[in-house]
Amino acid sequence: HSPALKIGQKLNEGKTKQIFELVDQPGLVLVQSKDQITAGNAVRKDQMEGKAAIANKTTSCVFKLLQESGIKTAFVKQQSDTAFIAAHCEMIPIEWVCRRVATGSFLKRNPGVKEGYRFSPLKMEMFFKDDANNDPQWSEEQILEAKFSLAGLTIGKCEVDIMNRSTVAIFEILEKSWATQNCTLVDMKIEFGVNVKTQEIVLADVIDNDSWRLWPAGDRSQQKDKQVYRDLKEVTPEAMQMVKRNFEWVSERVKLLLESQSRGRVVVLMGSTSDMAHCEKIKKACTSYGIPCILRVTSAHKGPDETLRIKAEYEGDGVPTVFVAVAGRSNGLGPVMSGNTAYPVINCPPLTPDWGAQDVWSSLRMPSGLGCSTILSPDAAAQFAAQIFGLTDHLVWCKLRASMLNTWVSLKVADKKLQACSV
Ligand SMILES: Nc1ncnc2c1ncn2[C@@H]1O[C@H](COP(=O)(O)OP(=O)(O)OP(=O)(O)O)[C@@H](O)[C@H]1O
Ligand SMILES: *[C@@H]1O[C@H](CO)[C@@H](O)[C@H](O)[C@H]1NC(C)=O
Ligand SMILES: *[C@@H]1O[C@H](CO)[C@@H](O)[C@H](O)[C@H]1NC(C)=O
Ligand SMILES: CC(=O)N[C@H]1CO[C@H](CO)[C@@H](O)[C@@H]1O
Ligand SMILES: [Mg+2]
Repeated sequence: HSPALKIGQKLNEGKTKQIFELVDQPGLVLVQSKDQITAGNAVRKDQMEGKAAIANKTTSCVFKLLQESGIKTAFVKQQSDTAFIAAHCEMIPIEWVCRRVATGSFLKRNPGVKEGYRFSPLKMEMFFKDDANNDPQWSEEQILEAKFSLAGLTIGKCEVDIMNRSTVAIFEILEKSWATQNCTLVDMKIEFGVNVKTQEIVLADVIDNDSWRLWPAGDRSQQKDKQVYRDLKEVTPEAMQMVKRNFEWVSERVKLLLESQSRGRVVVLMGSTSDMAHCEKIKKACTSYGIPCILRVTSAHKGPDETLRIKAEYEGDGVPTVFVAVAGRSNGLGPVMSGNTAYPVINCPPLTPDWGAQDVWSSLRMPSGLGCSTILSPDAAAQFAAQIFGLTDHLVWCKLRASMLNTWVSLKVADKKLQACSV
């Protein structure tokens, strides 16, 4: 640990982790991994040297990916090879399991379903964390009737719905990211906690090898997850080395999930600098998606030669580009661009109250052969550009996906508050 960190008392200890209070940082805890691997509820308890460090790397990369996407998690920062700082949570004792492909225990509980059956939408299952009873599967009603109260928050329908939706979003983000490495995310299990400071439900605990099944190229025989360990007939040093190599394979790959697979940019063309404020909004929104945005001034009416020259500049360097045309009154700019480039063009005219209803037609009614779109809000124009890049750039797609989740949760929480007030 870094010397500055004052470790307080141990709050909790499990099979794989210890949780310590941080004296100078109320509301935060230190999560320390232990150097052992467990399966079948600690029936096997072989120390695996270096496992903690590998798990650290995996957890911190996965949480970084989720956090940069906009998912609320307990993770704060990496502290050392084997420890990270997290928000102090009271953990909700439910394991949320999300499946894309049927395998493992699902097949046993659902005889007749063949391995490889694909769930669309994703299959959700909940298990009550109760070692003594082997973590029984629970229904939604059982969770509601348990009336868990954690950090002052009672787990009711609203909270269950939030965890359900969040699990799907988190799965889809990890699935999309692993797909860039030709890896199928088969299933995943996660846990949520209630942040003791904010009373928010956040993804907590860890996501590591023990949390998912990964099949490279969708091929079970190449599985790189903890199943390899569970399947070992005999725990020999060679076998443990293989498990460790597999774990290392994942922890090396997991870093690549944070890297963008494609580059792209938005070029905003404005007819005049009087539209600057409108264009700055587009740029700001693009930046929030991690998409570079360049602003240029050009008028298709007054300087068509320059408009086409600027277009050629951005067509010439091979960087995938979405053009956004911002022109008031009669929008010649977007249609001229659209008729002369194969890149997508979005019209985002800064409409004014006086003539806006008439002006908008210059962005809507096109000659044949033009496929430009028109979006009036600058934020929404940037969002649409992000959706175009999201087709090939998983990091952009993940931000869009998390934003959808967060909007859904905000509405849910706002409604819950309103209902509480009116009672
Ligand atoms: N951010 C956090 N704040 C508080 N407690 C946490 C946090 N993250 C994890 N914990 C808890 O720390 C405890 C130790 O973790 P560990 O994973 O070792 O437990 P375990 O023996 O595997 O038991 P479990 O079956 O609950 O996972 C668990 O109860 C876990 O829920
Ligand atoms: C989770 O959401 C899905 C899809 O909306 C729904 O079918 C399922 O019943 C939900 N489960 C719980 C426990 O809320
Ligand atoms: C994934 O598979 C495709 C097609 O088989 C291949 O071209 C590509 O290089 C692979 N990518 C990675 C990261 O392995
Ligand atoms: C040993 C080890 O891999 N430690 C890593 C833990 O995770 C952080 C963040 O990714 C790395 O910086 C450490 O090197
Ligand atoms: Mg655990």
